[in-house]
Amino acid sequence: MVFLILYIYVWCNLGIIKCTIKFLVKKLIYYNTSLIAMSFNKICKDIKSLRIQGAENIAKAGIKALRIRNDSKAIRKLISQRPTEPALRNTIKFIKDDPKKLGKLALKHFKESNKIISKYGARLIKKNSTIFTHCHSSAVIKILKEAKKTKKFQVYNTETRPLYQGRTTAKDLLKLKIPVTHFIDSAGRIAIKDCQALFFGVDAITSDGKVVNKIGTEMFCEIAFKYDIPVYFCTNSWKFDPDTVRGFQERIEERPPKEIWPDAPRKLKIKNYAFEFIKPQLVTAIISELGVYKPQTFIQEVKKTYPWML
Ligand code: RUB
Repeated sequence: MVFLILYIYVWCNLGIIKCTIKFLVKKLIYYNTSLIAMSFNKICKDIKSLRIQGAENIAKAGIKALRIRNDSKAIRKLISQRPTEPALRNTIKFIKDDPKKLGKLALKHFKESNKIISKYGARLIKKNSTIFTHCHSSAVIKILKEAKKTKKFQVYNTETRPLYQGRTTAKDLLKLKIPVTHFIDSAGRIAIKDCQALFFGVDAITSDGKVVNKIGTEMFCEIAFKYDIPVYFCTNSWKFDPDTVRGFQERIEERPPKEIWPDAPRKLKIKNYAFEFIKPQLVTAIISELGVYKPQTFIQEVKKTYPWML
């Protein structure tokens, strides 16, 4: 009898221990999965809200995200955060079979490209000149940083409504001790008339040689064209959109009206385009790791150098 009681007692306790272990393991798995989902979702959220901003930074964040989750649902979610970003899509295409190993290669590509682009771009900045830029482009900042090593020049930049990425550019330039003067977007013409060159970043380049960049860029290019001032677009070549070769149109992202006017009258329609197309005729050259080329030559070079992209 005593043995029987003892046996039942031990058996019950073993059950409790087993259940506790099972419960803890389940909790740990759940905790880990939600941690993974949380950090993936956080990257998506940061891209959407522009805490992570600029095409190249978005592509780099994409590498981090894919290292956390690499299934087709995750990829669709990631891409949908900023629809006008072929650099992100090309990076995903390049790394998706092995995000850890190929991600390293992609980062190396960005790093090496930036070194070359900075050198090419810096050569095009004349001593004592004034350079105009709009929005915030890491490629443009790197070029200006490189040029600062050997010559004096100043920068005019716009605030870039509604999200004021121009302030980030102004702050970056002040940190680099490059003199910068800040203008409201609608003062662009006054600013450009006094400049010797315009340098912009790039979000996408289509197969017919159009460049896509921050809304307002084409207007600034038209002003520069009128005054015969060169316009350079600075980018690594993974911003080429291969889908446009197959007849797809690059989609222009539309952002929430609230960014423009949070408490706007109820019936007011607001259009908040993030980007726009720039005609190839307005582009003096695209500065990339492949060289300094007119859009059509740039496209031929991309197709030759990166067949995997097509
Ligand atoms: C940023 C923007 C930048 C390009 C290039 O727009 O238009 O010029 O993305 O950036 P947003 P980079 O603020 O809406 O992302 O040279 O860093 O790739």
